[in-house]
Amino acid sequence: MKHLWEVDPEIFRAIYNETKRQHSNVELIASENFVEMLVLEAQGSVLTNKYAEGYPGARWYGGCEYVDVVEELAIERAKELFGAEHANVQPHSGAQANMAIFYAMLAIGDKILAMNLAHGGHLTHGHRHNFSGKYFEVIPYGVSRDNERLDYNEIMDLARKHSPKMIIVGASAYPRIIDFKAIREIADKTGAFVLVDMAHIAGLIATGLHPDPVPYAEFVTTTTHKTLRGPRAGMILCQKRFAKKVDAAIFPGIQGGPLMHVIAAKAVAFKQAMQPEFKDYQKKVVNNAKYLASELAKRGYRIVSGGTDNHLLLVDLAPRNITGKDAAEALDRARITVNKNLIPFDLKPPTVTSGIRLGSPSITSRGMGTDEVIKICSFIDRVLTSLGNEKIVETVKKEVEELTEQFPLYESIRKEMKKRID
Ligand code: DSN
Repeated sequence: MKHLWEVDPEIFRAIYNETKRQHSNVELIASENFVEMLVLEAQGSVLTNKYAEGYPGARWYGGCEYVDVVEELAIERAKELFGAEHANVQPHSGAQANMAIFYAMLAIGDKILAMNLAHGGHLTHGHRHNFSGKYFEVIPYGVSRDNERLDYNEIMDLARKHSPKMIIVGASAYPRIIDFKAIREIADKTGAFVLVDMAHIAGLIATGLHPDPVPYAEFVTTTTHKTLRGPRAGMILCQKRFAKKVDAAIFPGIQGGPLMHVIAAKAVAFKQAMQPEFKDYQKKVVNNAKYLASELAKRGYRIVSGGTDNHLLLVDLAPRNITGKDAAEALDRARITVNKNLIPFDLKPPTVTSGIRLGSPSITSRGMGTDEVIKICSFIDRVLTSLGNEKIVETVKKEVEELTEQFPLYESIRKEMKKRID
């Protein structure tokens, strides 16, 4: 058997370099995480070879007896983990999980009430360049100017005024608890159904560290790779009465063959998420995010909404006259990875922004705690207070490397790959 390093050294080297980058950077992108080796093992398996259009026990192809076992385990574990009546584990991504609900439940032109992307919402919740904004009438809601938190009275008023068919709740840059019960009450009073996109906070929900949306929503979608720490993919949970519609929307509606290797990796991640250690991990995620927020606030940074209840925070750099773009680029050069992010009521365009978004899932997965968070905040502060000074960037970069060396990531993989490169 020929190996990748022999046959395709360019790809092998790029994978090696990415493995090294993940190890030697401080990863603060709130939507990323580092999966366990078990997840990589399942995802890198021969299950990738199998076509399995359909569902367990009802496939279009022969030879599905073992992939049926895999998918049934993934479904049962997802239902148990989130207390859901039905789970579809086939969505290739969060975007496709969301698209399936639109496809199953709405007609082109229907009205939806969804959180404004500029206030922390998501592309697939009605952005004008996304299918959700192109084919549906979107009524956006946002956070209040006073406290930068969701204003449930405003959502109620908008729902009363516009009578949307669907209310979407869930965010990619909202640091506070979401009151799903309040959304249910609004939906009940105005005749809408509720889609909760819990992608960012799924790990917190699975461990009881964020209120549970399942009792309050007809549909709950998620990605599986953020706080949930599984493979890059999606999933749908729903009430049993919608099971057939949802399954048909995924296949044959918007997808063909499921990615069975990824479904196996999801099943592995769900099992891990049921272990007591996973709850300890999520508690540390929340604690580290709170520390990131309070340490940066101590250094004079304005934290949107004054802090965080979950795994992420937004830093408003406008008072410092820095753009999110410049900040993210300078931090990247110092091996600290963040993303530029609009803050609520931002005066800058999305390509520039006034803010950065920071998240704690990845640093927590590699074992970093509050001592390391204090160091990271000092790194960030030094780079941002001397923007344009590349000497400071170089010094911080060395300190970042010293820090990350103490928390090795995928060490065995890196060692094995290094042997083939040298
Ligand atoms: N792009 C993801 C995030 O960073 O939040 C959402 O899909």
